[in-house]
Amino acid sequence: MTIQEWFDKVGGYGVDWDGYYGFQCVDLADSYIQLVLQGNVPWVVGAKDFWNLDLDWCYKIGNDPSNCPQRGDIVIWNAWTYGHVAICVTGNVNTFVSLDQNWPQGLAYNTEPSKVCEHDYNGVVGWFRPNMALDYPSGWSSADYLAANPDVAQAGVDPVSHWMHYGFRENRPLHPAPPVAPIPDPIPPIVIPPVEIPVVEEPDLEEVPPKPVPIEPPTELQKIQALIVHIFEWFINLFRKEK
Ligand SMILES: [Ca+2]
Repeated sequence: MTIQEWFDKVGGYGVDWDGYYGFQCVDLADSYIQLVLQGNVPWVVGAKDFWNLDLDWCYKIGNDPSNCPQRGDIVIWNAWTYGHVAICVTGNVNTFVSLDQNWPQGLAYNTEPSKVCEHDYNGVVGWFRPNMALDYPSGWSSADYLAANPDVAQAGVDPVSHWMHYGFRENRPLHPAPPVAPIPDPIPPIVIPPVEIPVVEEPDLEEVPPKPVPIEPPTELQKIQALIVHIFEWFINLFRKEK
């Protein structure tokens, strides 16, 4: 289940996870580890002993004036005889709010149901931060997740648990890919109609009257040449007659 489902399930109710000593703070942490983190529930003498363990799906963050726990962190106190443990709801560097059982210690010992408490950092050694998703992503659908991840569906595992532990870190798709839009028909080729080129008929050359060639008047040189030829012929003729 998600952290919100767990808060809704146990908030305001007494949790006796181990069946001994009533509603202890450790019972609440054990319930959270089992139902939300789905990790192995460790055996501890006191709540402060959590800090010496390695919890499944979690890493440790030491308390420091510059940091604070966040929603879902398991906060550990190593003060007093047995320490204390609670599940963070929200926090800042000055105070934080958590869901607790058996707090404050010594009042209504082991008979008071869980309740939301505000704390300062007195006695807090640090917190375990789950390295997994604790809530459904927006728009969650188990059917969609299985459709988008057929290997998860084939394995038959719970889709919510798979998403929380693996899917979100592997950036798995939450929904199947939308169907691919059909490819539109190719654009038809542009048909250019043939252009009729008008045939220019050549004119009938026989019908065209020849252009008159202009007669150039003889040049002076031509006149002299003609005169010389004429005189030469006159001498030739004269010579023939005397013979
Ligand atoms: Ca108990």
